[in-house]
Amino acid sequence: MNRIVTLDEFILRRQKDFPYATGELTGLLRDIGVAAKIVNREVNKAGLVNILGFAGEENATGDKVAKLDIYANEKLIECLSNSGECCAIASEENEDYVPLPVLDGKSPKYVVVFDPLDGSSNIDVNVPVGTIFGIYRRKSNASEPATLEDFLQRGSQLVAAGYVLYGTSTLLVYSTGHGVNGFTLDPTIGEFCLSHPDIQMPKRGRYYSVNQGYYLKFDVEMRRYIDHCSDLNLRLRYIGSMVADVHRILFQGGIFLYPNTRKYPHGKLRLLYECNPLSFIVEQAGGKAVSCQLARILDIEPRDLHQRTTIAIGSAEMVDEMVDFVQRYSALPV
Ligand code: AHM
Ligand code: MG
Repeated sequence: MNRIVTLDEFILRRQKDFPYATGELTGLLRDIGVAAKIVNREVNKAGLVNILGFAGEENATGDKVAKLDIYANEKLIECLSNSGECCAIASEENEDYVPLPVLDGKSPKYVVVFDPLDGSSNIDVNVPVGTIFGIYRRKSNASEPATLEDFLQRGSQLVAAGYVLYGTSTLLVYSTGHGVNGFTLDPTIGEFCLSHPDIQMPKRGRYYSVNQGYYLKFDVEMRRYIDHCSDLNLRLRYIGSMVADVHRILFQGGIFLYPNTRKYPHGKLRLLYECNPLSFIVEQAGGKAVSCQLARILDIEPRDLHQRTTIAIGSAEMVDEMVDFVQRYSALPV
């Protein structure tokens, strides 16, 4: 019989693989695991306790905030304060970064970025949503307060990243830069259990994922590439929760696109806490992620906490093909 490996056990085991590891990152990943369980509980019973719907506020980037977003944001902040390993967080729901209390004279080395509940427009209709997170080693002195520069690091500097998908089952997928592993929440024992070890993304897949309703608003090279996907009889799947759409192609292969439109000339999705963590995971699993202007997502230098970027992310050969289309049809010098 296969022995169950829980997330906590797995994280601790991995820590022992690094002789100089001090357990700080381990503590942080465990904090995120705890927050994910609490958020999962609320997401699951949302319909029952009437906390659905909009709270009537707008978040830092001008979107309406559903109540569960606020709840998830609060729980993540609370849980990340537990181990005292995180000095500050930046979230989609906070305009500025938020310093966390210092525990027992600790000098925390890490900052965490997250989108507490991605795809929040789907909450009211029971469609999967997710939490996306990324962990950076701070640049500023560990004995001093965090600075903006601690957050404005390229995705290639991520120490760890991952997501939690609150779907038909709840899955936590993360990487510390040594492969990608997935854990399914067993609600009967309240533990995330290793269910998808060493995830490898297929080089090609049958799916493409894009909001085709904006087709006429995309640049010509992107329209040509989308036509090509359709000519290949690829299946269009678009959930409207990036985390769920990317999750599908991580396992089954494919490509997810969010190009620039007239409304979002720089793309809609956020670099720091949406595109970078998911690009880190996808690259670790053998895939690729570039902007529609062909910069590797993980190499983009952030200037702003809530910066947006265009993105094409997915199976390596499919992203390469998209790059060919851009080079062939765009007026950009490439
Ligand atoms: P959110 O973080 O406010 O939920 O917005 C991000 C979401 C992504 O999950 C999804 O891919 C995208 O917005 C959908 O946008 P659109 O409705 O323009 O297709
Ligand atoms: Mg989001």
